[in-house]
Amino acid sequence: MKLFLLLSAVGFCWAQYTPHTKPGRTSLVHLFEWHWADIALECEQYLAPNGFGGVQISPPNENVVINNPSRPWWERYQPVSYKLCTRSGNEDEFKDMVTRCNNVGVRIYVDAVINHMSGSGVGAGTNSTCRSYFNPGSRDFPAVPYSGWDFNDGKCKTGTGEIENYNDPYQVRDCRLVSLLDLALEKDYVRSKIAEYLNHLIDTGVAGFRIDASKHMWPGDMKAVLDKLHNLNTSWFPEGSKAFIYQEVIDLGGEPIKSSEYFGNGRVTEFKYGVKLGTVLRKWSGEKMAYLKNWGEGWGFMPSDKALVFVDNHDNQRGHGAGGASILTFWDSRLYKMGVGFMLAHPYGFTRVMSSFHWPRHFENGKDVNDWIGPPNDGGVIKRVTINPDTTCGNGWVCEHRWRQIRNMVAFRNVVDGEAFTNWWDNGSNQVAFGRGNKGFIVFNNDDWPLSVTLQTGLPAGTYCDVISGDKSGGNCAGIKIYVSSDSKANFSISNSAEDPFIAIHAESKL
Ligand code: QV4
Ligand code: CA
Repeated sequence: MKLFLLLSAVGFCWAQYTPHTKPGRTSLVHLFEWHWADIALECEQYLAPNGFGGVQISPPNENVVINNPSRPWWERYQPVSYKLCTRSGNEDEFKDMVTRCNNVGVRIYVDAVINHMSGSGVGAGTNSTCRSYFNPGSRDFPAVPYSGWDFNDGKCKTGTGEIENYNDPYQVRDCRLVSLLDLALEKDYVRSKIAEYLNHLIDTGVAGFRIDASKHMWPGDMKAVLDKLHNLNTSWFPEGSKAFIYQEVIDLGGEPIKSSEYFGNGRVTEFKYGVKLGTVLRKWSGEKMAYLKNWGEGWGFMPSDKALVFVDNHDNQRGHGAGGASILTFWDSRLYKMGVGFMLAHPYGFTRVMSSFHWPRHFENGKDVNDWIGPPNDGGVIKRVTINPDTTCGNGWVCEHRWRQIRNMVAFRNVVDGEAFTNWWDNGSNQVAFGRGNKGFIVFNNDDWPLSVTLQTGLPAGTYCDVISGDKSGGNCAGIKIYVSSDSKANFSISNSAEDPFIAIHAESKL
């Protein structure tokens, strides 16, 4: 019995489903295309003090330099080698970032591109971020090294060598995704090379991986790679800790490949989450917030303890990947803040916040023709993230994670961690509210008329500061004050034309 308890404790604490964030820190932020030096500073100056658990970084390994179009963000999804050498920095800068972030308790999660190498049509040469030679035509990547034997050309059965039909799981795993040279993950040599790369990162101190294009790899092949991984670096993690794994699988239903095939390896991205939440907040397809009462598994999502959730990601905020027009992004900032607020208040899943760069979005025939544009740069060199006097970012960086409403909801989630979903209320339309035990309460008005209602909050009596309309600092509140009476009830008024039509209070916003 004792042994069983010990084993289950080990399984619970250290398995690949656990993000290894510092206790009390419950969210990741994706600092898309940031320089490592800026991430190190952000960990120290902003993420640690504001309770962020970790950072998902862009792929750190050497990639193709694409000049036509000019340095698109997606060149980083075309690996050339596993040298830590990209526009975001070199290996020294990478190590410095991991060390400094870990030292302030902020974890680093690497976007691991291991399904493929470069596009098949890219010309041979040294046009890569570390000047390594590669020849896609002859399948030669000497800096790894990989050669023709290490790709799936023989295994793929389509005429073009490309994935032609997503209803055929063999094509999806063994053929090329948009021409990207598909690695033969059934080979122990390839598995070993990938594991060597990931172990190098683990030894440096990273806490886990987003596994890119997981749908395009057989779960068993992935498991064989994961079984080769070292435990996390004991300078920062308990002995025996396994890397946190979240796999990018887009499963919106209707295809033979299911997210559940990947649960054995780790968590999986729940793409239904952002698609549905966007549809609800936009009030499309007859959806309304009142229906969010059973949000989560009740909506056909995967089990909460397997889900990695987000409102938007680097693909679907610009029309790549899945989700289409319903996805909420910083471009629709008012609805976006509500969406991220709802996600962070709700107990379902492990949450990831998106942090973007601006680009000149331009629609032609419903498609953003500038969806390829890379991060703010000077002649290709990524621009530093500057910080304005009001704590927002400059130089073209959006920094949604620094928006007061989002930053304060990251803190809300930390405060209510482990508390039950309680005291749901709705008006049958788009005015809803819920609590998290006796620790936090949130109210939304997405209707076209004002909200004014007295609700059971579950909170102890007192005056609370709404962290959406302002910050609590010291004993003062720059936002709306909410008075909770001794029976835990409080009156809420939210104009439908408020800048942010939602109110959130929690144990630490009590005055
Ligand atoms: C094009 C054509 C091909 C053609 C080829 C000929 O599309 O049909 O064969 O030219 O040369 C870029 C271009 C793409 C180009 C390809 C190869 O956009 O037009 O092919 O390069 O040169 C990102 C981008 C892709 C980009 C890729 C590699 O989104 O546009 O392709 O990087 O640079 C599916 C998957 C899912 C995937 C999602 C986008 O199931 O796994 O699509 N999401 C992840 C990442 C995503 C990344 C990849 C996977 C690939 O989140 O950012 O794709 O690593 O749903
Ligand atoms: Ca594959």
